[in-house]
Amino acid sequence: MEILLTTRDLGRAIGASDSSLRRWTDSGAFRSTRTVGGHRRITLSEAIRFIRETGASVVEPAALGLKDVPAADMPPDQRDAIQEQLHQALSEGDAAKARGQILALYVGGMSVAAIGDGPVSFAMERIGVRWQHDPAGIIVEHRATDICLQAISLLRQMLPTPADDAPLAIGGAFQDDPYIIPSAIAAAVMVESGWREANFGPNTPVELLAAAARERGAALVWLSVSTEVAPARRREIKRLATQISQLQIQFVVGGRLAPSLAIPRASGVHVLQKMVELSALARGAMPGARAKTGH
Ligand code: B12
Repeated sequence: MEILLTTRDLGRAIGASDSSLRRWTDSGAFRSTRTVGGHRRITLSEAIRFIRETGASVVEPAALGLKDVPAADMPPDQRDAIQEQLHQALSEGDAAKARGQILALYVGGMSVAAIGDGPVSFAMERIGVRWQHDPAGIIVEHRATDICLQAISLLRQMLPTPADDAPLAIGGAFQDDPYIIPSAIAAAVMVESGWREANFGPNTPVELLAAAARERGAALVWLSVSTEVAPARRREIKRLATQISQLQIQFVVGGRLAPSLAIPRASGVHVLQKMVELSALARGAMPGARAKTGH
């Protein structure tokens, strides 16, 4: 269920007058529905879209139900500061602050893909070196991972629900790979790009993915590879690439160690480095994917 707001909630959130709201409503600047009693309601995702597109400042985030978001709009030069603050909040295990910063980046206009490639990956990379000189760094790392997942899940709530007939992407990380954040972001990026998704998460048996894609009518399969790949697993992943390609489904491999697989080039097989690349592919691949699923 999407969160529904009144026009007054939106007005309070961005500090807009009743007359501005009436003007926007009359001109169709945002989509709204009506309750049985005739009252106007706006979905949270539609309100966020409107705020992002108009560059409005969120002066009262609580009116949108976003208690954690700092009340400020964000000029681009502030992003660096937020990136640094995010690293600090994750290091300190301050979940509310970190969630708020990630949400502020999104409400400020950054895409989920860019947030994943930028601030999240940057902060986690820095957190990742701590364990080398401080055993307690491992605890910090685990906590930061959980907080990132909380934030990604919040971002998901803010994305419009994909249409029932939108193409489907499925994926996860391969069997020996425990990394949970990359596929959580990949799934959110697919939704942001208008797709439906089924994320199987870390440690997914690769040999099950082709059948899962076929049975569910997926148009794209992603695989995240962030840990060393043993030779037997390498063979499994290459076999999967061939099977998926034969099914004429897009196969996307990404992650820090994806290039080490040396997957042979084939039609519909992509080795990507970044979430923004996945997003670009998902948007570009859309018409083909729709044609394939018959819509
Ligand atoms: C969190 C973490 C862990 C957690 C994972 C928890 C969990 N369930 O997810 C735990 C504690 C389990 C862990 C364990 C280990 N870890 Co660790 N870990 C990390 C850390 C800090 C963050 C990883 C992360 O989630 N990053 C956030 C994501 C968003 O960023 P990303 O992975 O870079 O992904 C980006 C791209 O690669 C790409 N991408 C990723 N997947 C996909 C998929 C697609 C389709 C696309 C298009 C793009 C894409 O997009 C993302 C955004 O740009 C990294 C540090 C780092 N530099 O990454 C170390 C790190 C990866 N770990 C490291 C090590 C050494 C280990 C251990 C060996 C430690 C140990 N001694 O036990 C084990 C090995 C585990 C294993 N089986 O492989 C090293 C690896 C060094 C190396 N030589 O490769 C790192 C780099 C830390 C360091 N600097 O030493 N780790």
